[in-house]
Amino acid sequence: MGDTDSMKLPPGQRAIETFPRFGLSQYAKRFPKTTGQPQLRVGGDVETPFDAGEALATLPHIEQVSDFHCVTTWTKCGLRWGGVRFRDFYEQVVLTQARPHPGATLVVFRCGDGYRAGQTLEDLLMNDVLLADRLNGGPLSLEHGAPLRLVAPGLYGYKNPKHVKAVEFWMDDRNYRPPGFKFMAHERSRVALEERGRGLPGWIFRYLYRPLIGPTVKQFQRAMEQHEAGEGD
Ligand SMILES: Nc1nc2c(c(=O)[nH]1)N[C@H]1C(S)=C(S)[C@@H](COP(=O)(O)O)O[C@H]1N2
Ligand SMILES: [Mo]
Repeated sequence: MGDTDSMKLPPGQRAIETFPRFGLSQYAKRFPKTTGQPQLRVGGDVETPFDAGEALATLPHIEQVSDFHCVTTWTKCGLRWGGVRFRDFYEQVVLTQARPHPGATLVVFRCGDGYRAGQTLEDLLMNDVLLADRLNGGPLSLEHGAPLRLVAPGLYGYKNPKHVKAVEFWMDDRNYRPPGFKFMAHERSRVALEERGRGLPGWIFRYLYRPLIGPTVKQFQRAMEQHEAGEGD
């Protein structure tokens, strides 16, 4: 990989060949209980909480090719995702059926493995943000977030929650506690602005996080193998 390759990538990112299963180490051994049809509970500061699983199927299904940027500095280029645009979901389903209160712009995703991610509505209404159920021509695999995951290429991987089962719209952050340590959770985490974490300039996190990539990939891979062999706890 020469400079020409890395020059195309956002600041501090390096391309890798594989697309590893990855995350915060406390989630390595956790998996969703069910991975059939996507269930998506819509709630928070809304007039009418409801189950949007069936409504998802009524929205236009699209495909897009995008790069995936983990905050620890690895980037997987050229992933082909299939799913529905989050913006379509918000405008055609959430606004009409759940009716969020004015100012309910903190969007919190809750996941089947206990993971959660909170982000600003503004960042989710971009054209390239999907609720994805397909990857590279096949159904989304368990390792990459079955049955449904968020794909937001402009935000670091930790704002691309897998195994999404609920999405909530809140007026404040009382009901949202980010996973991991406080310094790890930036409010927005925009890749182009290198918003890797809180309280320190983004580039410093490059050096804190890079040594974690190898061990984390191994840990998540081993946990997946054990899960598939039925040895999970
Ligand atoms: N449910 C869930 N979503 C998650 C995570 C997780 O541990 N659990 N890890 C996040 C992080 S840090 C990254 S980099 C990506 C990794 O996605 P992948 O496993 O498909 O490569 O998922 C994100 N979404
Ligand atoms: Mo990540």
